Amino acid sequence: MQHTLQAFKPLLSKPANIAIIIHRNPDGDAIGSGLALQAFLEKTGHKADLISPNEIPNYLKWLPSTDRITIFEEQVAEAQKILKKADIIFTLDFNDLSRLGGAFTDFLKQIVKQKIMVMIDHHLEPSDYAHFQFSNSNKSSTSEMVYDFIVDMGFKDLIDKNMATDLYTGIMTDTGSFKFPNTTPHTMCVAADLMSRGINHNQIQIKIYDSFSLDKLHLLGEALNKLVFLPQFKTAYIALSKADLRKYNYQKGDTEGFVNYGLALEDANFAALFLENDDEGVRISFRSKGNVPANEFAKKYFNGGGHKNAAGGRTKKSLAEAVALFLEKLPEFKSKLIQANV
Ligand SMILES: [Mn+2]
Repeated sequence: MQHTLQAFKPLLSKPANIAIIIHRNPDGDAIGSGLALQAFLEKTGHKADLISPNEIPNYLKWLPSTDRITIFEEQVAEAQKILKKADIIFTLDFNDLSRLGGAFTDFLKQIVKQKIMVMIDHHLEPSDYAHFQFSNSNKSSTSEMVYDFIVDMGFKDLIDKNMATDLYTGIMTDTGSFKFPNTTPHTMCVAADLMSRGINHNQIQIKIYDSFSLDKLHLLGEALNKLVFLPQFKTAYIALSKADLRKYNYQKGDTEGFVNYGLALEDANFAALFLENDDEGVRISFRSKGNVPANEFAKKYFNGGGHKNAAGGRTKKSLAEAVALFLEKLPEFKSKLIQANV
């Protein structure tokens, strides 16, 4: 396994067939970094296709060229053809092939040995499937890493307004608009450079955060009413059932950001959002302040993981059982939960 750009560079010295893959339920960072990398590779003479396991959420469809993304679950034959033909496969914003989900994971595992795999990712504990692993959990986002990748390759001038919009969106969403602890001086320098390329940063903010449907706002109201605070554990949680979601005509992405409201409580150091989902059981998002390891909790009890302050998990249990397990396990983390050292 190689970790240096120097070792990787020669692979892009002649035109290659390249596939770029992002994780299931893609977010702003996955889609933004994917689109920007695709544009960069095309500008440098390669054939590059971007594949997402499932659909692009509505709040991100306005990003330039999302209509060119191949959706594995809807275009299986086309996606498999692209992957079979690819010499090089980039995987962006995830650390394990299981994050593709089901049939996509199985298919990729069959061909992974025949391909040159390149990981660019900022999650902890990367799996070792990649020949070239660019993994750095100190980075705010994969979009920041793709920016660095393009710059380090010597092509900073190729970053145009559309690519800057993609990368800025990824960085902005993964840092919660530059407020999460993963925001570094370098993150701000990258954002500043992207801004200088003519993007409309205020419009990006409005399109992502001030474009709620009335149903989504009403669902948020329901979620906030259901918020439970446990002062003894400095923990807040929200559980939304299938019926709750149906009542407000839930669309994918509608609960994006809801988990952060739990952390908005002055005394909360840990927040969870439980979502009952038809095909996937219960999905849980975790957020934390300071030193509270949200990823440890997600990994230990909910088959998940992520970053220290932002993690996710899932379970096949019922919603009530998932919440019960959460409540049962909080005492084990009590000392960490009440001393976040923010
Ligand atoms: Mn990310």
